[in-house]
Amino acid sequence: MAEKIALITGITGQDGSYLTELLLQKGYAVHGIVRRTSNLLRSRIEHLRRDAKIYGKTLFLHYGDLSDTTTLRRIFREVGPSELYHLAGQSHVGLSFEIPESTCDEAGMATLRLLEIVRDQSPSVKFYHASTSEIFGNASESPQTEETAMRPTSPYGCAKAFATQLARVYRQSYGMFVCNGILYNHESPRRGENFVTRKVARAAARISRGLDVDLVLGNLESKRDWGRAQDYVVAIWLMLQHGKPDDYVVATGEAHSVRDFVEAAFKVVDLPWKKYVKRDPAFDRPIEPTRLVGCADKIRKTLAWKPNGSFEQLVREMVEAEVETIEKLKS
Ligand code: NAP
Ligand code: G4F
Repeated sequence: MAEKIALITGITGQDGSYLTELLLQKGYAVHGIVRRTSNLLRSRIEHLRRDAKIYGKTLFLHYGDLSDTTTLRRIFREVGPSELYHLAGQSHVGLSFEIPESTCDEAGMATLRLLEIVRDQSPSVKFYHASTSEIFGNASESPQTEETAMRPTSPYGCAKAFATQLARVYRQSYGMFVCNGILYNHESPRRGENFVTRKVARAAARISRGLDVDLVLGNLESKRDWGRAQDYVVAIWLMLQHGKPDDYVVATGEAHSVRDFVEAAFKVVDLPWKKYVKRDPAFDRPIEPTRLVGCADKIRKTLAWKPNGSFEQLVREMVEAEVETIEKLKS
């Protein structure tokens, strides 16, 4: 069998790092695009970069930015991937209200750039686009399926809706193998620190060890369908292994509030959450999506994928990882 070569944009992100581990285990050569930053450390994939058996042998990094079409085109030509996983971009919904233009360029236009590169250079490449439940926004029905209307409520959601529809257009117009993974929130100890689950898990652990005194949050009543990132990257991979390109909702089908997450997190460290959690409307968004819960029947039936573990297990895993980090730093 010919060697499988994956090219990943966003390899240093939460999903990119887990997907890289999965693909390396499966025998792929993995190429990742990284931005030039002032710091050479890339925390989520540093363990792979420092592994001499892996780095430079089956894992390769290339400097590039989503805004730099010439470089993207050159990397694509040099790597010659069989599968392209497009995960990169500004992914914080709240921040997209503050920096809408760069968010829309990264989440929207960059997808168009990559689709065009693939169309020009190698139309048979399998292309994964990281879509999101945010495209449903003020959802017209609940739970949502692949057929639910797109009604985004944030600049980020609008850009992802644009890119999702473009991916469909390229699939239908040019017969390209393009899949939209419509993923609901998925979390892990590698989640960025300014997303609510990681922020809560970190604070619960730090307060329990006397390192912080409180936790300041926005809207506690918001609900999300939260799953595990490690499971969701398996769904991403499965989409590109199927005979036919398609779109899939990836979700647990259960909604929990931010308050539920907070309660469960403080329970892990045996603390009364109400004593520590403060509310600050500065963290509120101008508008929130509503009724976001996914129906993952299609991926369950077609690709035999299902989420693992309960909501409580996810919360426990995240809080315990934070406690472990604190203990390691102490010793
Ligand atoms: P993440 O942790 O925020 O990672 C984003 C990645 O994109 C990082 O590697 C980042 O690089 C890179 N990036 C950002 N701007 C870039 C640019 N201009 N040029 C090159 N690289 C750039 O996101 P994630 O949680 O792994 O999510 C992966 C994708 O899935 C994103 O597109 C996100 O919108 C989408 N998504 C996520 C979820 C979720 O719940 N996690 C749900 C649905 C969809 P740096 O390391 O240099 O910052
Ligand atoms: O953790 P969040 O910032 O995630 P959000 O907005 O749902 O977006 C994430 O999931 C999407 C999938 O639906 C992805 F497409 C997107 O890339 C990203 O990964 O916020 C979750 C909820 C929101 O309702 C927010 O208002 O938590 C509420 N919240 C309350 N206090 C807070 C806070 N969110 C953040 N980030 N920080 C707070 O202090």
